Amino acid sequence: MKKNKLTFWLLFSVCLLIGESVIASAPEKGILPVQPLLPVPEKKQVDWQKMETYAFVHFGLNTFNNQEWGYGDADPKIFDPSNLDCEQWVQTFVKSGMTGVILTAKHHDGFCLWPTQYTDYSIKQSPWKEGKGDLVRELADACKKYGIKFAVYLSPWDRHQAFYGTPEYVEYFHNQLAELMTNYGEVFEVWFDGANGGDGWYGGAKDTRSIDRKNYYDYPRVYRLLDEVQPQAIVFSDGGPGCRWVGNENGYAGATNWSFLRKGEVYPGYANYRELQYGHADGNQWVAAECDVSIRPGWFYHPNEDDRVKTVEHLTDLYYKSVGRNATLLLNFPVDRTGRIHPIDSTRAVTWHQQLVSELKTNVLKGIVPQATNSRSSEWSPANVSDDNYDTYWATADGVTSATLTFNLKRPTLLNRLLMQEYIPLGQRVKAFSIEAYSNGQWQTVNVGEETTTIGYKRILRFPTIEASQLRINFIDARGPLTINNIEAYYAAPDKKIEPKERTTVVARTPSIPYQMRGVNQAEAQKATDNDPTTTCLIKNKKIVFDFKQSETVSMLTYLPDQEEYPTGLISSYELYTASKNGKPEKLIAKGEFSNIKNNPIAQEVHFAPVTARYLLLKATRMVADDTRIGIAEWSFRK
Ligand code: FUL
Repeated sequence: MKKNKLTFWLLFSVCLLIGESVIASAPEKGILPVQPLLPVPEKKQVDWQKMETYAFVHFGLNTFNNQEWGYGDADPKIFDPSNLDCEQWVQTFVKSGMTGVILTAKHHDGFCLWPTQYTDYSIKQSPWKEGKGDLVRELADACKKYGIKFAVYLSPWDRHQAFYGTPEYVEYFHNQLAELMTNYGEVFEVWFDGANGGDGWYGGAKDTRSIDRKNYYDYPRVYRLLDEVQPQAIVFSDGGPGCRWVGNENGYAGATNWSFLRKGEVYPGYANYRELQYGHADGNQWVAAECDVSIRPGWFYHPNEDDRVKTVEHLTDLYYKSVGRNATLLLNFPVDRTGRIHPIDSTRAVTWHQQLVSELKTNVLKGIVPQATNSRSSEWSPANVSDDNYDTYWATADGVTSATLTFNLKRPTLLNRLLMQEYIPLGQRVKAFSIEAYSNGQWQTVNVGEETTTIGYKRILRFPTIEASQLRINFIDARGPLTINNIEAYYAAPDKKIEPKERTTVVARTPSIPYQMRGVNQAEAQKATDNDPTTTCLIKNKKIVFDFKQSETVSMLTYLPDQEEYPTGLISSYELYTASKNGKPEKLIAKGEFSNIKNNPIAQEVHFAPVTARYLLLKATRMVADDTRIGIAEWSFRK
């Protein structure tokens, strides 16, 4: 009798267990998967975003001319790298954790780094490899060899070609693009910058050409070509359509960052470009942000920037503010005159990567199944957020746009990073969330020091170290049911800070020749000489007379523009004269432009043949905006 009872209970329990596991593994009948919430990315946009960090290379005649924007008249003979080595570039990128590289095949000066059949203004005319080299090929091959992706930047603006501005140029531009897209294998992206039209050499015409930035280049034709020959490539421009500019050249996205734009609204030259950091919350087109920034102040190599390579700390901060804010990071390397990435830059980038790897090393949430206040069904269980599988996600029921996940860490655990991902193939949804930690016997809100609004492909938050035994994420609001595919947490030990091992060469600078600015009161003038980039001297005039109080020999002017996020009074073009006592111009000693100063207001240097004079006159002949004032963080004169 006893035996029978036992058998009954045993059988009964086995049935129950089988029943439970059947229920647990089979999707509940009638519960449909989460519907995509428009706009959603194309598969290639998801693949692109998973690349996270990739390199940019600016290299060309500007490298040898110490310029940011070549005028289009430089002699190709100056392109003479002594030790060019694309494999050294790519090895640096691989060691820096990067997944691809974009090369400036042609920058605004029109010089082509491949032997194009459409112009002679290319490496064919340079001494490098006696004109028989092909830099695009060498880099594409190196990428294949080391297993990273390849892409090109083809500047639409061309300051060399005489026919720039006419329909003939548009044909030329598309022919060159076709050449690049059909001869060098797969590209992951095609990069079109927003600087378009303006003054240039233009075959010797030396004039100013304005074009209709929206329509002139016939971009629909570009998309048709790519669909045919490079369907996996995505197009970068201010407004996409593949990915968008983030609205600054400093390498960060907004804490709130939607991967959407309102279709047709953003085009090159879009006046409200600052909003590109955040995207359009109500947008109807998927155009995620790409953060482009140079490891040095300039995009091209300048020897005087060898001591201004971004620090590991700065680069690490940028990673969190780009990849950690639902964007990608496109980090530029200005290849030097030997044709290699300078050792300071390569060491810095590799050390930066080691720093990130050490900060995000041990995921303390790995394998912990959190408790959820709502789950759509067992198929979309919260176990999916810690299972290391990109394509499984936790989802809430239709109509449920807020829910909480609680991780039980079992014992007090140190934490200062939280990483979350939404399953973006179904759209970007989360609008607001908060984080709480169970610490010292109570729940406390974790202060991450920035908006906790959007998540998107990836959001990484940094916060002061806490010791928590439980972690709770409150999803407060979303555009639709939640779809979260990954959550990780880390402790980045402060003592793990890795220092680069390179020796930094510090360029010794002679102090400025003392001067007074006529008509500018002393308190204001001092802001331009106090070596403090945060103070800006504002001058209500476009002409400034400098008085050295005695005759001085001068051969260089340095100008650091206003460094505010929204700078005032950026000078775009200038003329510098020796002047008479009453400030009238005498001899023109220098004239030119401060290239790319609008998007990248870095320190500018003007070198000229030494002149001996007591008075100099600087005329701002063109301003970036309609400012009535000039804003100067610092300026100086040197022998
Ligand atoms: C800008 C250009 O004007 C700069 O020279 C640089 O190439 C940067 C990445 O894009 O539009």
